[in-house]
Formats: sequence, C-alpha cells, structure tokens
Amino acid sequence: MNNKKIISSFKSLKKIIGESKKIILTTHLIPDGDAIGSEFAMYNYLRQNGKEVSIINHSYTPDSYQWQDKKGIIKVFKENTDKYTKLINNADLIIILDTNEYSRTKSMEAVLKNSPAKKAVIDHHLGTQFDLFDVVVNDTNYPATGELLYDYFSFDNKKYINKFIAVNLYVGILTDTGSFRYPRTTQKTFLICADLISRGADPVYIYDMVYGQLNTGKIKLLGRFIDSLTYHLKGKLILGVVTMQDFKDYHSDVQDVDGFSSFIMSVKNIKAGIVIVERNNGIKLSFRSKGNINMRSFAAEFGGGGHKNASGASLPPQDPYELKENIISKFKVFLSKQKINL
Ligand SMILES: [Mn+2]
Repeated sequence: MNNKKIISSFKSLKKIIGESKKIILTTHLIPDGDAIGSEFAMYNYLRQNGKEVSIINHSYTPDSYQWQDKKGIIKVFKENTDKYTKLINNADLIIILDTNEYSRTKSMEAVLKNSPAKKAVIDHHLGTQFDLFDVVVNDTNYPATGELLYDYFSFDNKKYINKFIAVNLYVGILTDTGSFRYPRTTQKTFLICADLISRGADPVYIYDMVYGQLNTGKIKLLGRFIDSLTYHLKGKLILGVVTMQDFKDYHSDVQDVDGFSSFIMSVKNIKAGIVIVERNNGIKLSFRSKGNINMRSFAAEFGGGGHKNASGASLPPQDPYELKENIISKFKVFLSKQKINL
C-alpha cells in the first residue's frame, strides 16, 4: 500500500464518501464473488459510517453467493425500474465496484450515467474511460477488488473490518484468485487473508458455501461441456461449447457455467482455453491463457476486454459451432502475429 497514486485515490474516496449521505452501490452483470463480496463489504463500512446505502444490480445474485445476503439487501434493477431509478437519481454518490465500464451494468447504464449523483469506481481491471468518474480507485496489480477494499478500510481505520466485512472480503479474494492460484496472488494476499480469518472469516465454511453446493444440473451441464471439448495445437488450445439446448436439457442457467473456463485450464499442457456460451440474447466468450498469451488483446478482436490471462467478450446471436471454427482460425493468426510458438 506504499503506492502514492492509490493512497491519494483513497483520500479522494474518503472525502467524497464524507460529503455524501445517500449512496448507491452496484457492479457488473452476472456478479462473481468479488463483485458481491465487495458490495457487501462496502455496504457495511458505509452503514458503520451512518450512510443510507442501497445495493442495486442488473443481475440476480448467483446461487453461490446468496448465503451472503441473508437479509435480502441486494435489489435487482428490473424488479422495480421506476423505484430504483428514483433512488439512483436522488443519490449523492454512486460507487461502481469490480468494473469500470458503465456498459457492464447493462440495463442500468443510462440511469447511472445520467444521474446527477457523483460517481466513484473501485476496481482492479484495466480501463479507458476513467474520466467518466469523479473518483477513481483502480490498480490492476490487485488480484481482487476485495484486496483493494481491505487496503482502503485499513487506510481509514482497521476497526471497520468486522466479521461481516472480513467474510465478504475473503469471498472476493478467494474467488478472484481462483482459490489462491492465479498470478497476482502474493504474500500480501495471504497476510490479508490471515488477518481476515483472525477477524472471523472461516476459510473452511466459506469454501464450502461458495464451491461445495453444486446442484445436479450443474454437474450434468459440466458433463456435457466436457463432452464438447475439442483439442487443437497438440492439446495446447482447448475449446468448449455450452448451447441453449444444454441449459434447457438440464434446467440450468448461465450462472452454472461459472468455473468451466478455469476447469479446462487444469488440463495438462494447456496454454489457452476458450469457452463459448450460447444464450438467448447472444454469445458469451471466455478466454483463458497461461504465460505470455495476451487474451485481453485476443478478446479485443471480438470487441471484448479483461486481463492478460483471463478475458471475455459478448457477441450477437449466431451459430456457436461456426463461431468456434472462426475463433480457432483467428487464434492461430493471432499467435503468429504475436510470434508465439506453442
Ligand atoms: Mn474482481
């Protein structure tokens, strides 16, 4: 936390929070553990500071994280568009967590942008439109927004990190580091988690709640996903497809695909994994890689973005298998342009 830029952003954040009474928190579509955990940690911190806080999201909370919301705090925008639009317009401050792109808030994008409220972003992704925010807390060296928030709360006062916040930050760090195995996991990550555990986060319980509650639909979907895998470039590139029919057959939902892309990255010798998910409103692509293959650049060819080793893109509805062939040829060209020989 010795970084001057981040400390100065913490000061700006604390100031803008101090000047605000009504605060809205939101995050990206299909929120992951870091998104939900960060929202709840920030929610609790703001409540401890006497603020009126609402969390309003575009998406419903995935099953894996519903246990964190025993009180039903998270509201879903489409459930009462008029009411939540009013809340957003009457707020003093909107804080967007775990994404810096308004477009990732989907149905809420226009309302958030047009609200007279001040806007802050707390995030660890690369960004290009930071001028759309009054306060930017962003550092891509962090493995999770949860770790960034831990530093912010510590900067303010560690007393705020109660058990509820500790649990939620732990969920964010656990999930965004892929259970402490992705590249940005550091000694500091473990020191922070040790402190969170000392404040009441139970690693055994949390892991079980997040990863140990799979429904049979997801297991069957995973089975079909494994059947769909095709191996290219001597097994260094693996692609998988999940279709609308798969979801229908197993009464499962897009949230059940969570973890599939990291699952294929556990295959021996794999360097790149691509998952194609067909939904009724379009196709969702997940790109994963190891080492120097820059999947953020590759995702950009499909209008997407993300990190070097994990990125994604959304495309209009189309045949997922034709798309797959197209992706494979594009990926080969991409590798040769990048002078990468797998
Ligand atoms: Mn994150």
